[in-house]
Amino acid sequence: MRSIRSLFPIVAAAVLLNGCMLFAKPPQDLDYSRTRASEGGFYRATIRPDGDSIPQGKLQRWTLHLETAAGVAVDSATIAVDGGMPQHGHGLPTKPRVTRDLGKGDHLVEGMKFNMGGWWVVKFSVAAAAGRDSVVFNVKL
Ligand SMILES: [Cu+2]
Repeated sequence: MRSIRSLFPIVAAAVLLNGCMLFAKPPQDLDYSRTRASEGGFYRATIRPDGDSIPQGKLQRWTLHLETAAGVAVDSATIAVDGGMPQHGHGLPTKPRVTRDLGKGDHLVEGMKFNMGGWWVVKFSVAAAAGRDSVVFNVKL
């Protein structure tokens, strides 16, 4: 018969797996809109994933459309990308970044990837003429 001690690694593994795979449901009032106002109200941003869907476990490109609150396209901006799963305490598995200005407020984001199902957040930190601000998108996979 197995001793309790020999079962410990199995129990520990099960606890770890539960922590990442079977966590509590996300908050009910999350806004999953693909167009959102920035936290400070300076900008309005829209995400357009390639193919209009967000697959699990695949690298993909997004277009981030950025305008001021007044609706003027923002082309010259420094944009950083961050994100993760708030309920799992981990970040994105890749380091996505804006690689190109496409004009008319559109910015190419390469290296997006979500390696598991659940609630993700993606945050764009924007520095441009209108000010520094950030915009957060909720993504459900
Ligand atoms: Cu996770």
